[in-house]
Amino acid sequence: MDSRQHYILQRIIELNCFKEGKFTLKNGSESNYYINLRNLIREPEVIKVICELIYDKINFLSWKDFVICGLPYAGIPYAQGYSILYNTPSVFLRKEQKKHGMNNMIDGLEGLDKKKVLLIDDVITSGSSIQESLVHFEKAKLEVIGTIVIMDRRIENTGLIENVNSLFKLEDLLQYNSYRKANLLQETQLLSSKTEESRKSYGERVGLSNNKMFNFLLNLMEEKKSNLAVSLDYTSLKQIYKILSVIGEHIVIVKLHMDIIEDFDMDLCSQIVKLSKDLKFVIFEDRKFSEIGSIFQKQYQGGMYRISEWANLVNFHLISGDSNIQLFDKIYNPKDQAGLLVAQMSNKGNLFSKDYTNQVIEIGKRFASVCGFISQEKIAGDGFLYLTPGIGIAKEGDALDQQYKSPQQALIVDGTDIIIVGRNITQSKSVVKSTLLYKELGWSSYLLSLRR
Ligand code: BMP
Repeated sequence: MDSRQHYILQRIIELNCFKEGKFTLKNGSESNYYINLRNLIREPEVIKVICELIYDKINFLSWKDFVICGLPYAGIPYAQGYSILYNTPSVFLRKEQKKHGMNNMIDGLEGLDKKKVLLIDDVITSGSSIQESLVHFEKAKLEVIGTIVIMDRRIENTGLIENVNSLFKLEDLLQYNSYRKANLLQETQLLSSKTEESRKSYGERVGLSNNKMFNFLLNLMEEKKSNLAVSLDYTSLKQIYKILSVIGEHIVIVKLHMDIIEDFDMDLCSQIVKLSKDLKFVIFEDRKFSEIGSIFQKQYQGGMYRISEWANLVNFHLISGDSNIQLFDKIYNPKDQAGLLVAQMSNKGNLFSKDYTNQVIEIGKRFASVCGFISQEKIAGDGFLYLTPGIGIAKEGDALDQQYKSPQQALIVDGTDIIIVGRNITQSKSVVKSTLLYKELGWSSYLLSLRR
C-alpha cells in the first residue's frame, strides 16, 4: 500500500466515515461495521487523491476512450473531479427522470461521439445501485465498460455485476484500523514503560540557551506544528528546489549533502535560500567537518560551494578534537547560523562509544555556536536540540548499513526533538503525501510524549 492509499484510509477513519458496532444495512442485513464516505467530499485534497488512485486503476486496466459518469449522488464529486483533472468528458445520470424538456435521464449525451462509459461510485454493498443504473445506459446506447468504486464492502461477490473494481476492500480498512489501534497501543505501552519525567514542550524550552538558532527552531516547530527535517539526498539541485517549493511549508529543516549534487549552481542556491525564508525552514548542510582548522575554514567558506553563504546549520565530527568548532565559533553568523555535533550515529558498525559521546557533549557545552546534537537519544539537558536520522516506519534498514527506527521510538522513548527522514520520503510514490504522513507521525508522537 502506498502513502496515498494510507492517507485515504486515515482520512476515512478521522472523518468518521467508518464506525464499529451493530448496524442494519440498506439491504436489511446486519453488520458490525458502518461505512458512509459522504464526509470525504469536505476535503478537496481527498477528492484529488482519490481521483489519482482512480487514474492509476484505469491505466492498470487499460481502459480507454470512455466518458465518465458518477452514480448519483455519491459518485458524482469524484467523476467530476476526474473529468477536470484528466481532461475526460463526463455525462450526468439523474436520480429521477426530468419531468419537462427532453425528459432526459442522462444529460450531456447530445452530440457525444463516445460509445463507452465508465461508472464511479463511492461504496458497493450489494451492487443494486449499479444494476439499477444499467438500463439507462443501455437506452442511451452507451456500453458500460466497468465501474470503479472507492470501497468494496460486499460480503461475497455474487458475480451479478461485471467489471467492478475497487480502490479498497473492507479488509483493507479493517486491517488499517487495527494497525492504527495497535500503533496507538504500542505508543501508550512505550510511554508507560518510560521512567523519565515527561518532557518540556518546545515552547517551554525557549530561552534555555542563548543560541538564537536553538530558540528559532523551537518557536518554528510550535508555529508549524512540525518537527520534521527532510533529507533531500537527490543529486539534482533543480529537483531539490522543485520539491522544496511544495513541501517547504510542512518541514522545519531541509538537510542536504551538497557534495553529491551534479548540477550545482550558486544562483539556484540563492533561490533555495529565498524559498527557505518565504516558506520558513532552515537549511542544514550535512558536511560533517572533521579536518584540521585551516582546511575546515576553506571547506566552509571557500571552494565551489561556499557553504557559509547559504547554510544555516552545519555539523561536525569531533574525531579531530575541538579545533573546527573553536574556529566556527568565531566565524559563524549567530543571527541565523549554528553548529550541530555528531554525538551518535544510526548505522550498523559505527565506532561511537559512550565515552566518545560524553566527550562530544562536554565540548558542545563550551561553545555558544552549538545548538544541538545529531544523536539517537536525548543525551544532555533541555538546552540543546536532538536531531535523529535513520527514521522510517516500513523497513528496519536499507541494503547497506542504515538502521531505521520509528518516529514514536525517537520522540517518545528516546526523547529526541527532530526526526530526519530521507528515502522513506524521497523514494516513496508521493513525496508530498509521505511528508504529510511523517509530519503527522512526528507531531502526534511529540504530543503524546508531553502527556505523561
Ligand atoms: P535515509 O533516511 O534515506 O536513510 O537518509 C539518512 C540521512 O541522514 C542521510 O543523508 C545520512 O547521511 C544522514 N545520517 C544518517 O543516516 N545517520 C547518521 O547517524 C547521521 C546522518 O547524518
